[in-house]
Amino acid sequence: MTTTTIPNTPTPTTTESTAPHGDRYDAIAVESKWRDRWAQDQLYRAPDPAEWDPNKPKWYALTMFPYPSGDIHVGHWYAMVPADAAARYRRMTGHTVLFPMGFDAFGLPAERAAIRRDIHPYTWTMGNIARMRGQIQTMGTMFDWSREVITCQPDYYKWNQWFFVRLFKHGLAYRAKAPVWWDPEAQTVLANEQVIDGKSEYTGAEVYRRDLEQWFFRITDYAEELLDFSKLDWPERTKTLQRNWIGRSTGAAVTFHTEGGDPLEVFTTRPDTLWGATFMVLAPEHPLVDKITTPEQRGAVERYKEATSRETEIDRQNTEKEKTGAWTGAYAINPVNGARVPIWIADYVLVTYGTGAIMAVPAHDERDLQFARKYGLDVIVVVQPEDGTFDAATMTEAYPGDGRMVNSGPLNGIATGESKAAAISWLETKGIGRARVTYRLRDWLISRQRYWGTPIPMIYTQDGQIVPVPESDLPVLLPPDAAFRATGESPLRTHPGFANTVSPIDGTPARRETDTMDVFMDSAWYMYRYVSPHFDEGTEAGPIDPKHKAWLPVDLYTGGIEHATMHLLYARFFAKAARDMGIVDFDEPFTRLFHQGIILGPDGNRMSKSRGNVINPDDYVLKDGTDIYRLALMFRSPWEMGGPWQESNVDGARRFVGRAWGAVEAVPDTSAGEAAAEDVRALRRVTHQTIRKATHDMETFGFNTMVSALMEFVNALIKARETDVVQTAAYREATEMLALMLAPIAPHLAEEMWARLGQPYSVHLQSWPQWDPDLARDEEVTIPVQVNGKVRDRLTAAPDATEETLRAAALASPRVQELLSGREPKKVIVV
Ligand code: ANZ
Repeated sequence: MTTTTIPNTPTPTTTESTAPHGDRYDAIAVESKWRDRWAQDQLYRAPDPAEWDPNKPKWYALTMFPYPSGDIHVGHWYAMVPADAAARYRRMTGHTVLFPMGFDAFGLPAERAAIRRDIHPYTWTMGNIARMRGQIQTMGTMFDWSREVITCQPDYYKWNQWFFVRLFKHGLAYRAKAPVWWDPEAQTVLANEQVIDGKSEYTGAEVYRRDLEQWFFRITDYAEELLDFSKLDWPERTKTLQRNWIGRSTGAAVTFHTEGGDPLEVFTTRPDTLWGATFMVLAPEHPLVDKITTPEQRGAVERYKEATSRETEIDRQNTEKEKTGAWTGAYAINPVNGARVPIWIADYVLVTYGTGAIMAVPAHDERDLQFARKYGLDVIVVVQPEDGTFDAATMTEAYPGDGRMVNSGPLNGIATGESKAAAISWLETKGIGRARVTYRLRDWLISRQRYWGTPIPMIYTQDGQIVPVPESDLPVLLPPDAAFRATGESPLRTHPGFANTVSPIDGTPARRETDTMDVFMDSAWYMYRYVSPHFDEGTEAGPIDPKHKAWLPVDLYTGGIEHATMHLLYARFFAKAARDMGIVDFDEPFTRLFHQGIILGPDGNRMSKSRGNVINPDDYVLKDGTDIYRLALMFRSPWEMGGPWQESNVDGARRFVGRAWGAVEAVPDTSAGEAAAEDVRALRRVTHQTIRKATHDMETFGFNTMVSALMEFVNALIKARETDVVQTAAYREATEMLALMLAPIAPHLAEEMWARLGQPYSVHLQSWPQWDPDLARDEEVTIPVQVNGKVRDRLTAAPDATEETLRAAALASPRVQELLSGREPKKVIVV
C-alpha cells in the first residue's frame, strides 16, 4: 500500500486516535476533531495544474450547486454525500480531483423576501448562504471551499456581463419582442410564478400577455449540434428529453397567397396532404391577421385575440381542450389546385413555431378535424388505407396512417412511404415550396424584469443606438438602495441613479437597460469559474485563468433530472458558443452525467412542510453524527432510485458503525500470532472478495450494495475475533482494508480507525486497496441440482469445476439416485 502525498499538504504524521481503547465510538467528538484537522491542513485543496503529478489523471467532479433557500435538506444530502463518496474514491484511485461547491444565489425568492419582510435580497441571500455553508460542512465532504463561487457577488456576475457583451459582439445576443405577463393594475410585468390562476399575486387583477422588447441568445443556431450526443456518457432518458425539447421536424414550407395577394407561408410535416387542405389557421398573434381581417369579422377576431392573450402556451397545446377559433373573413388560394380556402385564427396554432400559420387538413390531422366539425368546414380525404375507405362526411377521427394518395392530382396512387418526398420535389419544381427542417427549440429569452439578477450591460443612446457597456466599465453593479414595491415591479426601472447614464460613444445622456438576466445564465458557465474563482486580469483575459484550464471540462456531473432540459441544455449551448468565441477548447461541458433519485417522506410522498413529513438531517447529525446519516442514505437504495425515508436505515447504520468500530478497537498490537491455516485463508478470502465487490460498486455508484458488502465483512471480522486469527497479520490486513474502504463513504470513522490502527495520517491520502485474485477466489461454490425443475439437492464444488465433474457429481447424489430410481435421465443441463 502506498501513501499518496498531495502537493502542499503537510507531511504525514501519525495521529493518536482520541477514543480510548475499549470505549464506545463517540462519533460527535471524533467527527468534529477530524473536520477541524482536515480544514486546518487544507487536506482537500485541489492542486493547481502546475502542481499536478503527471502520473495522475485529473478528475473534475461536480455536483449541482444549491439555491440558498435557507436550509440544507435531505435532498441536498442525497445529492452531495454520494457525490462526495464518488469523488473521494477517484482521489484514492490515483486521480487529481477537483470537487468544488458554491451557491446559485440570484432569483425571485430573495426578491419576494425583500418585498414581504423588508429585508434586502443581498442580506437575505448571504444570511442563508452562511447558514447553509455551515450545514454542508457538517456533511464531511471533500469540497474545496477555497474555490467557492457565489453568483450574486459582483466578482462573479461581472463575468455574466462580460459573456453577454461577447455574445452580443458575436451576433449571438439580440433584441426582439416577446410576450410577458402584464398586471394592468400595478402596471408591471410579472414572473410566471407570480401569476396564480390567471391573476396577479399582488393585486389580484386579471393578467394578460403583452409584447415587450427583450434580449435573446441564439441557442437555435446550435439546434443541430445540440442533437449530437456522441461525445457524451449521459443517461438515455436525459438525451431523449433534450431531443424532444429541441424537437426536430422535417417537412416543407409551402407558400399560399391570400386573395389580397399577401404571401402566407406554412410549415407542414405532411406536404403530401396539400390537396386535402380545406382551410388555413393563423396564430392569433400572426402579423397578417390585422391586415386581412374583414370589417364584419373584426369584432370577433379582436375578442378572440384578447381571450388568447390570457392563456399560457401549455394550455394552448393541450390536446384535450375543445378547439376554438374565429374566422378572419378572408380567403387564401391553395397553390396546388387553386382552391379557395377560408383563413381562421385559433389558439392551437402557436406564433413561435414553424411559420405561425398552418394549412389545415382535417381528414388527416385530429386537431384540424375537431375544428372543422365544430365550424362546419370541408373535409377532403387524400390518403386511403389499403384495406378500406374513409368517407369524409362520416369520419369521426382523422386518419394519420399509411395508404395511397387519392384526390391529389400528380400524387394519386403513390404510397405514403414515398409521397412526402414526391410532394416536395413537385413543389420545388413548381416553385411553391421547399424542404424545411423546423425545431421546437426557441431562442433563449434572457431578460427578466426583476431586480435580483445580473444587470444586462447595454445602453440605449438618445439617437436610438444600442451599445454594450465598455468591457473596462464592467461590472454594472446592482444599486444597493433599491426600493422594493409590493406590486413586484423591478426597482431598477425607476431608480434614477441606475437608469440614467451616458453614451459610451459621445458622452451624451443615455439610458441603461434595466432588465436583469435569467438566473440560468449564472449556472450556464459556473463550472468554468471554479477552476480560477478569483482570477481577474482584465477583460481580455476573461474569467478562466489559462493556467487552470486543464481542469476542464467536467468529468462527472451529478444532479437532479429536473434539470435535464433547461440548465443542462443551456450549459451545452454555452460551451459551444464559448468555443466559437475562442474562450474554451471543447464542445461539451459535462462528459459524464448521473442523476440521483429523490428521497421521499416516510409516507412515500414528496417531503413538504404542509404534509408534515419532512426529515431534517440536522437532527440526525446532532444525535448520531454525520457518518451514520451518510451511511443510512447510501445504504437505503440505489442512488438513482431514492425512495421513501426509512428510519430503520439509521438504526442499521448505527449498528454497523458500532460493530465496525468493535472490529478494529483493541486489535492486539502483535500481528505475528499463529492460527489455523484455513481460518487465515478464509479471512483473507473475504477481505479480498470485499475489496473486489467494493471496487466494482464504487465504479458504478452502487453504494447500497457496497455498504451491505462491508456489513458482511464486519460480521466476518467479529467472528474472526473469537479465534486465534485475531493475532495474525491477516486480521490486521482486514482491519486496514476496512478503514480504507470506509474512507469514501464514512470519512470520519475511517480516519479514526486508521489512527487507531497506528497508521500515518491521513486515511484520505491513501490509495484504494487492490484485491488479489488468487486470494479472492472462492474455495467452493454451492450448486443446486434440479430434477424436473425442482431443487432436489445442493452440491459443493470448486468454482472452476468442469461440466463433466459437475454432471457426474449430480448423478452420483443419493437424492438424485433415489428420484431416478434406476432410470436414465433424458437430459442433463449444466448451467
Ligand atoms: C398539415 C398537416 C397534415 C399536418 C397532417 C400534420 C398532419 P410537428 O410534428 O410537431 O413538427 N403546425 C405547424 N406549425 C404549427 C404551429 N405554429 N402551431 C401548431 N401547429 C403547427 O408538427 C408539424 C405539424 O403541426 C404541421 O404539419 C402542421 O400541421 C402543424 F395530416 O400540416 B401539419
